[in-house]
Amino acid sequence: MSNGLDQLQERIDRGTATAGVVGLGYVGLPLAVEIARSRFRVIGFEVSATVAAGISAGRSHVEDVPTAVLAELVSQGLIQATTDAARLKDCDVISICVPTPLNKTKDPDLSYVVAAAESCKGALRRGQLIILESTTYPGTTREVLLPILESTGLKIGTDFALCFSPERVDPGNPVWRTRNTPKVIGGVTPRCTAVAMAFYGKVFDTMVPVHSPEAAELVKVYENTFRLINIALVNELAQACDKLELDVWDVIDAAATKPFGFMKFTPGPGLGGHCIPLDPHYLSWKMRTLQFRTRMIELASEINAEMPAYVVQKASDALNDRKKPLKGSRVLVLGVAYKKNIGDLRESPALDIIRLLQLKGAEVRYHDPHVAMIVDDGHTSIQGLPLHSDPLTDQLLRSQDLVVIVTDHAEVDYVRVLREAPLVLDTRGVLRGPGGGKLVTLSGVAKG
Ligand code: SAJ
Repeated sequence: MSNGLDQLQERIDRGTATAGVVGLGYVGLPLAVEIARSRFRVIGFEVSATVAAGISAGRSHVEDVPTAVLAELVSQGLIQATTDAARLKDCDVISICVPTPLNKTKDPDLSYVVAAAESCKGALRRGQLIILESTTYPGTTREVLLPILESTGLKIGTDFALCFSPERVDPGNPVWRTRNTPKVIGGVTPRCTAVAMAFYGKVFDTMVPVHSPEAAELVKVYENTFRLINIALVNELAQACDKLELDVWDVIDAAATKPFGFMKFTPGPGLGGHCIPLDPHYLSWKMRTLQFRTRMIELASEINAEMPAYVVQKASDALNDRKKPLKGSRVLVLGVAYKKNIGDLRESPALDIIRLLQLKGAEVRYHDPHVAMIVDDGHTSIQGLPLHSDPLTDQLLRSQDLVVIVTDHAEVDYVRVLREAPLVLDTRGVLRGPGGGKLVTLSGVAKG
């Protein structure tokens, strides 16, 4: 007598399995599209009726998913979206892609994950595979999700399967997309891993099975901790170069010529996005419960968090050298998104820089081709919200006392900015040549 997972395996092999994706944001929607491209029917689950309706109408709200691509898959009946969690029972494979933020005390907030697990519990039946994709601490899948699902009386590894598979989405990356980025997967039992490999193996080019969900959970947090620490190292290097009166960009570029044993990171105005600044704290939190301090994460987080204040100090010094107090100066922040070529403001250091400049009495404006407006999201204490992106005219540039390049969007002509503005502070190394006495860099070197 075949068990639930045998029947699931058959549906996967025949291509008749239905997939569910819970959470259709920058991770879930690209995943839903790739699963549909493998010709599986996909039901997307959203808490937002507006988002669900938009997707069912073939409209994408995610920069990395072109509406034309989504509309085609919707028209073929391969993707639909709903707010009705009861329809999870129609899904053979359910991928959970909901947010895992930190709460105000920097502790993990698993409320979205638990809510999704409770919805899956309500619909759980034989022959279902549940995959958690949300970044979290090692142990979440086994300690939080498994008990919820087993409370139904169904048996893990025979009736249903449960795995963890980290999302590896780099928003805006033109090369590494959902399908061609190797996919790590770890099941609660070997059978769970096998059936997940069978399904995801039809969606992703390369599968990377690991021995447990804990290993898969830690892989993801380690990847992002690796970035957090190396970004902090290079931010500290920038401050050291300031003291040594060396150009940090020259040093990094020369170091990057080492063909082995080195990976280039670049200093910047701070650490933004909703992954790198937050995910490592999931590991810190877990290790504290095991009486272990992750000192590297704590120190790196401090260094990165200090960068906005360092940038504002550099701005103050640059104006001071021109006998201009920051107070009353007109300062244009050029680029406010958390990284280049996207419009995402989450955790953006630009917001801290604007707030700090305002606190010192500067008149602050901004331009960002990807961010039309900064609104009050309840997290920022920027004054005078909403702020609107000013058109980057020569007149605007000439009227400023200082332009601070915070986010280096590709479509801005930085040579024009340096030509027209009286003084430029470049926190991203986009202006490398002589600055005619008008250019200050992050390592404080004024370019002659
Ligand atoms: N940053 C630096 N210096 C660097 C690299 C980044 O200051 O050398 C800053 C960026 O400006 C940004 C922040 O760090 O404010 C995060 O940048 P990021 O490039 O890590 O971009 P994210 O957070 O959008 O995406 C990352 C993914 N990026 C890359 O691998 C390049 C990846 O780490 C994860 O797949 C993703 O987070 C995630 O979802 O966890």
